[in-house]
Amino acid sequence: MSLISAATVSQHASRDSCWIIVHGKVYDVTDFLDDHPGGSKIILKYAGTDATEAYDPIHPPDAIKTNLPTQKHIGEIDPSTVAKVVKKVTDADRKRQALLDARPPLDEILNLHDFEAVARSVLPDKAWAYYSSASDDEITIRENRAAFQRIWFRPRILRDVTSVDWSCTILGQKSSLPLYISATALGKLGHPDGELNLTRAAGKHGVIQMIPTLASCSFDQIVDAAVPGQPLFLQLYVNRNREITKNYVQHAERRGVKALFITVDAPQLGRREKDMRMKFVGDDAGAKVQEGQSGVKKDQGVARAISSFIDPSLSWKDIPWFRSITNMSIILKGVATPEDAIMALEAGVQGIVLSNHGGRQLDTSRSGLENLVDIVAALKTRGPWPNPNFSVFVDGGVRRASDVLKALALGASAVGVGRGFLYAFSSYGQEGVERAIQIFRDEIEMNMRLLGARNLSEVVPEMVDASALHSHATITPRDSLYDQTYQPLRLAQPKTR
Ligand code: 173
Repeated sequence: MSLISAATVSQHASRDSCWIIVHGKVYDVTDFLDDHPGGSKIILKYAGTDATEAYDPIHPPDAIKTNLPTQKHIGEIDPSTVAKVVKKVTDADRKRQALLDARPPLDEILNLHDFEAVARSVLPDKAWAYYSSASDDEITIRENRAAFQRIWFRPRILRDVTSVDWSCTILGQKSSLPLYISATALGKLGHPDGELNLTRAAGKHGVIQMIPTLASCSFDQIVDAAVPGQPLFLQLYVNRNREITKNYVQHAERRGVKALFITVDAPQLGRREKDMRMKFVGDDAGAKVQEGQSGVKKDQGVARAISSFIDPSLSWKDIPWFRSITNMSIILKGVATPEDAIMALEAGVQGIVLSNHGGRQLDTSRSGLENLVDIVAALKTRGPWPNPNFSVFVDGGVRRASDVLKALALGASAVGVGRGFLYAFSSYGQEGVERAIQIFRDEIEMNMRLLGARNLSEVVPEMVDASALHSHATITPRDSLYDQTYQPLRLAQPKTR
């Protein structure tokens, strides 16, 4: 096959003929412009040039190859024709590097909040906006933290707590902690190795990672990074095209994934306004290419841009179909009421996650923790409790082992931690995740001793006072404990030349 010169590619730099280069391959994306989930604008910005750098954080490596008909794969770029681009170091790059250089040493990171402070300072604005944003007025994301603080411990004394054991199984898989790494999309916005930071740290420390459908790394890259026997779960966004979903799920099962967490709280993505605004600010250059065009989709932020494949017609009727295509455990992620918890039990799935999607979906939804109390009460009326065949997980706002233990005391099988680990690798890569795991371990050990629980079965409802949980004193409770007692890590000022 003959190679294509960069000059030839540059002649196809318009809406009428639009070629781009991704990883050394030339693609004709003219007919795809209006179908691109992220809109045409961003592609046109790179029309006739190399789009790899913009493509990488948002797409798994094989996405363009799989989505574009083969006749649109034009060929390989002739490397000798590509001007050796010495990447221009921008002021933003310099600032970011200076901030990275000024990070505190990892052993000064004492808790999960510290990672958040560092991540906020080192992440590019767009990445921070995407990760940290929640929907509308961001009331639910704050409530997720506040709910934990409305629960009080009732510790027991004088039990020999010389040795404490917090090992457990999650959906039949061994876990060194009663928590799992929950799915968060687009890991490469935070770190060049993206989700692999999580996989490697999880493998090393016996923690279970839930792989996101919208990871920046491909599914196979992630599974390949796991050590033999490392348990992995998969989070699933259901595609409008069920064949795609079926192939994806069955491929995951063949590759050894143990459980399928179907996201059920996102038929449409919430409005994360920080994320949406960021897009307006960022793409000025693209806007020029668009001049005079009508019908251009307004930018909706990173997440909304890539979510149009998600099927809003998903319903209870689909559950038997999922059961028919896989033997993995099936968990519904995003349950928020006893009514739906009972329906899930009756539908024969293996569990539910009480989640509000990290406050990113329906704002002013209650916290998973608050829902846990009502849902456990409802499930107790429908059979044995705890039910070995039906797990109840909680996520949202977990930053401390005390949060984990409160959820376990109230009946959760384990908890999910998303942003906590995301910020850990965004600030320190794999080592950050390992440190976060170690912090959870240290805190759990101490908290179990202080609670008088020698193993997780001794973490019982009587150890917490949840009587204030349902009382929402204000519509938007302030996380005042956090505000007043957390001393932000002091970040050195970057030295810019
Ligand atoms: O919360 C999210 O951002 C999320 O789940 C998502 C969904 C679709 C595309 C990207 C992210």
